[in-house]
Amino acid sequence: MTEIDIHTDDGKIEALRRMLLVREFEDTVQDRFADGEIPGFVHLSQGQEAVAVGVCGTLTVDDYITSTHRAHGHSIAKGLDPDRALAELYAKETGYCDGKGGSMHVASLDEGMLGAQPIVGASAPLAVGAGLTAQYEDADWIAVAFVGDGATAAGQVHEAFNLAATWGLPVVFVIENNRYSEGMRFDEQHNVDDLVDMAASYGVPGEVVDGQDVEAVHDEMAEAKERALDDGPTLIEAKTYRYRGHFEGDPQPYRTEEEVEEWKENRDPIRNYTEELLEEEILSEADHEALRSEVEAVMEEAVTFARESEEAPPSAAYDDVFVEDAPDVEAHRSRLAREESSWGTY
Ligand SMILES: Cc1ncc(C[n+]2csc(CCOP(=O)(O)OP(=O)(O)O)c2C)c(N)n1
Ligand SMILES: [Mg+2]
Repeated sequence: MTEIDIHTDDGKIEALRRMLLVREFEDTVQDRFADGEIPGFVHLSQGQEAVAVGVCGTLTVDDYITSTHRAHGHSIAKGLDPDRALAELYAKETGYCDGKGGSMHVASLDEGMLGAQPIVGASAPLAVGAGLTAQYEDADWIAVAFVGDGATAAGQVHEAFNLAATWGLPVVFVIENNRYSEGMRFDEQHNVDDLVDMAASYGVPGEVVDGQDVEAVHDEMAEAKERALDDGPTLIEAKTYRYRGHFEGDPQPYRTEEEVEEWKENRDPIRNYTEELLEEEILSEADHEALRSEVEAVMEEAVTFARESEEAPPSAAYDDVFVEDAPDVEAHRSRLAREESSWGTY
């Protein structure tokens, strides 16, 4: 997808459309998973749409993102085709990874999506690698890592922050603080109120932003992108909330229904933005209805596409594992053996 010019009327409507599409994608996955149509495990992101859309709305197709186990929203906001993204979740061969990845491994290099990462924290070093490539090639694109609040307690995330900061890489780390890490509340896992306080220890800027406000996220991210290209990384912490459990089927003994309802009623990023645009007469009720019908139609078509696609055949398990033109291993071994004899001792 293209960048959004969020300070124009068209840009605001586009931001709303993308958030509606992400919500519709997640609601569809929720329903289809409940009906047993989607194999494996799914982690949904309803409530967090303003983070995905606000961040990705500043990026072009040349910029890269890396994501987490909760990656559907990031993928759709980055411009992945809902048909192929859903087909991947259905384990169908028309999916982005030929149906062999599923929900936690969706990737599409053409759209600048380097991959969902089921290993908590792995999105951060992957973005550092991409950022190093950009710096090495003197390119004008950046890499963005989405990182969960829980993931910031993982060692590899700190190694990534440190390397990106020290090398001045064009990377932005977006910490999506949805208050929970599986069933653990934020204050049970961290001794600070704001995770971006840690930015000081890497000598980079750290910014807190309201993750329920798409324009605020967009503006903070736009600044961080400029900084990434000129200078180096920023840590952004978007305060947000997930409505569904950690995974579909999570009994959620760690929070109350009232807490979830409170967020849905008062802090919903889509509802609040819709009301704002209606009040400002940027959006009419008819426009709103048209947007809703549009995203519903997109997802109905995606379900049909996913259902009607073929399953990945078991034999495909061996595709994409070995390089076809693998260099001759024996030739390498004998070359190394020859060289070894001339190394001598140090
Ligand atoms: C290295 C590693 N440790 C533990 C897990 C199990 N695990 C999966 S998601 C998760 C919690 C992640 O929380 P957070 O980073 O806040 O992301 P959120 O689920 O809130 O989006 C854990 C511990 C894992 N997948 N990888
Ligand atoms: Mg979390």
